[in-house]
Amino acid sequence: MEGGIQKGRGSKWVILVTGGTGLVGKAIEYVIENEPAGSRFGKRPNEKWIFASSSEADLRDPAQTRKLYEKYQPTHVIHLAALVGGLFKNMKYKLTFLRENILINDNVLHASYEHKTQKLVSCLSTCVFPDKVEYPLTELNIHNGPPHESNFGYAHAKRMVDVQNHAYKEEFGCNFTSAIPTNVFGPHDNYDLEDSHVIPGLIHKCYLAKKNKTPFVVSGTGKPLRQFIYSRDLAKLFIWQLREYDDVEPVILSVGEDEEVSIKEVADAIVKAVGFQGSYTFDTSRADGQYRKPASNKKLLSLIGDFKFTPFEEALNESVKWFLENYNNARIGNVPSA
Ligand code: NAP
Ligand code: GFB
Repeated sequence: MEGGIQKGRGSKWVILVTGGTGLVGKAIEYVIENEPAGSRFGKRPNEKWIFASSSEADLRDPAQTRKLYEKYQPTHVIHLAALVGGLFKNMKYKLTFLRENILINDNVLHASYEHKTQKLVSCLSTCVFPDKVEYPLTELNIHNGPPHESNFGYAHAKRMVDVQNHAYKEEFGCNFTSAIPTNVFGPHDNYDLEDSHVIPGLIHKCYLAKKNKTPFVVSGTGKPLRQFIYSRDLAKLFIWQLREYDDVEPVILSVGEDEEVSIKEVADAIVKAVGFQGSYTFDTSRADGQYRKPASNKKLLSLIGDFKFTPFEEALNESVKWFLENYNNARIGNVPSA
């Protein structure tokens, strides 16, 4: 395999994952524990992994952030912690998304600098890209125009991380970089009926419709297109980026640009996976958000070499199975009584 894979073998790595209790954090933990030890994505003998929650340190607070770094002395950080939500939550709380994510990111980046963290990979999102831009999106056009208005708070806070990464590198020589995933789904998702992303939101709605024999209603027209990535595939890509990629420029972590799926296709696949027998409707009074935002994974594939993404339907079936088996402990938010 490539030379990069040998990086990090030998010296002791203490890897802190902020947001370690969320969808992506849990997936990284799963991959680290379940891939063969010492393999490309499995745990290595010189590594200690720490998955931090917000109850251990509220990263909006500089003192708590510093304390977390003092406690663990991380040599490497994957920074996932963020105020996260789907289209409708983003539309409602633009200032809160902007402020909280700016605070969290500034504290984590600065603590990483102060503690001489050897490597920091922060998580952005494809919503950072300009709304009006040539497709497919590439790593080169993040800052070339305003993001879509539906989530400009979150998008600007996330964009800033790329700016900060460059500034920390230029002024202090820090090895900070970022990852840009598309829409993520998988076990341990947020299944809130209103504030979540489309896949977990619709899985939960479809499950309730089947259980209570009530209508299954999909928001919007069903026409928008999205690229989805399975959280456990994304987890492998984060592990790769932490161990093998050393450049400040971000990397889009995505399936191919030809793998866009319409929201209607998502709803159809969920109906099938949940085993819902009724018909469903679209509430076209609700927002569609951005029509599409196809991102290129050319840079990723040219660097990582061979990588197999889990087929969408297989990943969706695994996610639905996890949801059904874990309903009582999953993040389901407030569910109105039937
Ligand atoms: P998630 O399931 O909602 O998890 C969020 C994580 O952040 C949780 O571990 C949470 O901790 C932590 N967190 C939130 N506020 C915090 C605070 N003030 N202090 C410390 N920790 C805090 O989100 P996710 O989907 O895994 O997202 C992970 C990363 O991927 C985020 O940076 C997000 O922007 C990015 N992303 C997500 C998607 C997606 O579709 N889900 C797409 C693109 C990018 P507790 O649970 O302990 O409170
Ligand atoms: O996952 P989602 O909320 O995120 O998907 P975005 C929104 C699309 O799914 C819209 C439709 O076209 C919605 O009309 N949709 C249908 C639903 N039913 C539902 C439902 O029950 N819940 C939700 N949430 N949508 C987010 C950004 O955009 O993507 C964030 O707002 C972030 O900033 C994230 O970047 C990855 O892809 O539209």
